[in-house]
Amino acid sequence: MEMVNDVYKMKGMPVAIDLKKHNQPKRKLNIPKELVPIKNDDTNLIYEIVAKIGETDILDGKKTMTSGYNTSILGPVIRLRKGQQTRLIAKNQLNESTTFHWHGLEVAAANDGGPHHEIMPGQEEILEFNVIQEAGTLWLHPHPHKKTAKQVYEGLAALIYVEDDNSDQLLIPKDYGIDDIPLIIQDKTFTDDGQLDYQADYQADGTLGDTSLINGTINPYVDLTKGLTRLRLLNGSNSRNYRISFSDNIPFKQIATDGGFLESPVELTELILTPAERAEIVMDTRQLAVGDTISMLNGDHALIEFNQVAMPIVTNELPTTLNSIKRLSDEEVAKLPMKEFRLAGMGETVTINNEKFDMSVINFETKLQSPEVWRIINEPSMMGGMIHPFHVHGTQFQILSRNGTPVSGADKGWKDTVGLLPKETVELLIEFKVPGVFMYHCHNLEHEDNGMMGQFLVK
Ligand SMILES: [Cu+2]
Repeated sequence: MEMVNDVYKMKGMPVAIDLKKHNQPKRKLNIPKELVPIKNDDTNLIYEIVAKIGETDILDGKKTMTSGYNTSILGPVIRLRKGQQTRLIAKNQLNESTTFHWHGLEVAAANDGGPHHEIMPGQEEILEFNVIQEAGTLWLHPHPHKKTAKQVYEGLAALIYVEDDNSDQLLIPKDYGIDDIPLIIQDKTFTDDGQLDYQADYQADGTLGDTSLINGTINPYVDLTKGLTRLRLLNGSNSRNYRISFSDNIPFKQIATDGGFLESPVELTELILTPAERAEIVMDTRQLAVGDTISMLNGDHALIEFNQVAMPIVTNELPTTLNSIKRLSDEEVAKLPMKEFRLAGMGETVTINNEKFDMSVINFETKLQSPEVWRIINEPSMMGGMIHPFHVHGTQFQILSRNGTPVSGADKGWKDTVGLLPKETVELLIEFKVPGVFMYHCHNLEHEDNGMMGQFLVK
């Protein structure tokens, strides 16, 4: 297998690496800390976020060199609030430049942390903005051109929770770490001495690891004490797509997508999460007995185990209404201007509209506060094609259709990243509320670093 992989790698062919059960004991899931503000009063919320290198105890008896925000791997949950004036002091203590990209956050391009905003080692930037968007689960990750994939792989990623009056009043699980649990899903490969070797594992069509980690924990488990548990899923992997389900095909309810709550819960038995996508789901374990265990799976690989350790308390049912989402009628949508984006190629030949990212080229302009339809086409390929997660900075959009069919269920929620299957075409309703130069790109991070990205000016 190794030799076959090496030959494929030399030819630049993507090598499918399956997740394997790692020969390590089970560990209690790491629950990231909640970031403590430097200041939090009526007028200002101030956080300090430091990108740094550290050592993490992932494998028994070994220390892995990793990077993280304010800690050695990943980072604390950063809580923001709609309407709150916010200041973020972002410091780079890595030994290379980085950027602080607030994925999904609707802030002006100057604050967005795209590739134009590299912070040199030892330097910092101060961002000030008002949170204008509704409650949602966003994330922070680096975005320096051609270095994003390596920096994320080595550990830089943290969740951002935006809350608002609606999320305050919803009767849903919200006890952090108890029944509102963050799950950052990633895959990495460890060397014999327990290190990450990005260069060795690099694949032009997306680096894959053979070991799944959640919140940086190997073979993780969580003890459940409640009957309904909200899981905030983030696919924080460089390129792996997950097909999430639970053992015994237990159904669950999705309550939120990338940028906010769905209008009502959507019952599912599986969901696909492409890189950078988030999904908030609620797992119902009220039928379990104390001592029962269920697993969350990717295919048949167990990502995490949940042990019911207390008699599930009788909980209220989930609300049937979670949110209201303003939509345009078909007639209104038909009148909007349309832009087309053709995703093509593989490995180092990936392009959007036959172009590769050029820092000095603005690919197009668009107007502030004027909705458009963006048609994204995952072009047919002789090689069979790939899934491309298409991400747009600076906004949340609605998916209108897939292959011409109006979307339903969880596809109707607010999104900033949409996974396109091979040969698939999606149409998005998109509008920008903040100005500046923003990126659109494939969130397969190796594709992004290989230039499957463009930029546009909102004014
Ligand atoms: Cu891609």
